[in-house]
Amino acid sequence: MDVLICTDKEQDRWHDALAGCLPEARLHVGVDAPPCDYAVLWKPPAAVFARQPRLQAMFSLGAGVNGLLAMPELPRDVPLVRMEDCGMAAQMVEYAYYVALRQFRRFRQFAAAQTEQRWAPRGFRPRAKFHIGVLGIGVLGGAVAQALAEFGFTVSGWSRSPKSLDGVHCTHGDNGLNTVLASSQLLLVFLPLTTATEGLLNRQRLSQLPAGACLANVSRGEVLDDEALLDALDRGHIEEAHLDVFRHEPLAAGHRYWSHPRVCITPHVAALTPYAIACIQVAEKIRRLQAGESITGIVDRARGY
Ligand code: NDP
Ligand code: OXD
Repeated sequence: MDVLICTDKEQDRWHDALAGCLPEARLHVGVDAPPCDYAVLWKPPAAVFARQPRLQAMFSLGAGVNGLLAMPELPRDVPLVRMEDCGMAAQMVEYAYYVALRQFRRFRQFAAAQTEQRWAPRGFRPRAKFHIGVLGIGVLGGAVAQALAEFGFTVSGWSRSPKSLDGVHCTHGDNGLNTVLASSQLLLVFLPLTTATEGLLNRQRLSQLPAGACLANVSRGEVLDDEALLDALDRGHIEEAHLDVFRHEPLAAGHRYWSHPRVCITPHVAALTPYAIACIQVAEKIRRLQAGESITGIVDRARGY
C-alpha cells in the first residue's frame, strides 16, 4: 500500500510520525510522488491531484476542510476524511478557559485601571450568572461547551441539527441562534466555514449580542464580518474580541485588528494538530479501510463539513 504525504510545511516530520504508526505502508512525500492509495494532505499544491489517479481516500491533517473543498482539482469521487479531535479539543478547552476567565473575572478592566494607577475593585458574581454561547457544538465546540458548563458557567450551544450535551442548553435553527446571541456575555465560534456559515456573524447578528459582550472566533475568518466587528468594538457594543483566524492569513501588516486596543490576536494556534496523535488516527482509519470496514470523519460534501 502506498501513502502520499503532501503538506505546505514540515512534510518530513509528518513522514517520520506516520512511518512509526503505519510501518506496513510505503510512504511518499511531495507533489511528484508516484500514484498512491491514500493521501495525507494539508494545503497541498493543486498539481498534486493530477498525478494521483488511484486514491481510495484523502485525509485532511486539519479538522476544517474548507480549504481542500475549495480546490477545483480535488477529486470529487474520493472520500475526504477530516481530523477528529486528535488532541485539539483539549487545546480548545484551554483557550476557552483563558478567554472566559479573563472576561468573567474582569482582568481586562483591572489591567486598564492599572495603567491609570486606579484602585477599582468589582463585586462578586457567581459563575452561573455568566452566560456563554458556543456556535458549533461538534467535536471541538461540544467539548468546550461541556467543559465550561462543568466549570459552573451557564452555557448554550447552537448546531445545525438538534443535539443534546450534558449541562448545555442546546439549540438549533434561526430561533436557536437568536436565543443564543441575545443571552451570550461571551460568544465562542467553532463553526466550520461553509456556504451557510460564511458571513453569519454580520452587523445585524453582532448587534443581537448584549452590550459589553466578548467574542472569540477560532473557526475561520470568513464566518465574521470584519468591518461590522470593528464597528461594534469602536462603539463599545462588543468589549473585546479574541481572534485566532482571519479571512487572509497571515493577517496583513497594517490591518486595523493589529493595533485595536480591544482585539487580542493569536496566529491560528488555538489548537494545533499533534503529529503523533494525528498519525495514529490516520493509520487506524487506513487499516480499517484496507479491511473493508467503515470509518468516521468522512466529510459530507453537500453540507461542506
Ligand atoms: P465538527 O464538524 O465536529 O462540528 C461543527 C459544528 O458546527 C457542529 O455542531 C455542526 O452542527 C455545526 N454547524 C455546521 N454548520 C452549521 C450551520 N449552518 N448552522 C449551525 N451549526 C452548524 O467540527 P470541529 O468541531 O471538529 O471543528 C470546527 C471548526 O474549528 C473546523 O471546521 C475549523 O474551521 C476550526 N478549527 C480551528 C482550529 C484553530 O486552531 N483555530 C483548529 C481546528 C479546527 P451539527 O452538529 O448539527 O453537524
Ligand atoms: C484545522 C485548523 O482545521 O488548524 O485543524 O484550523
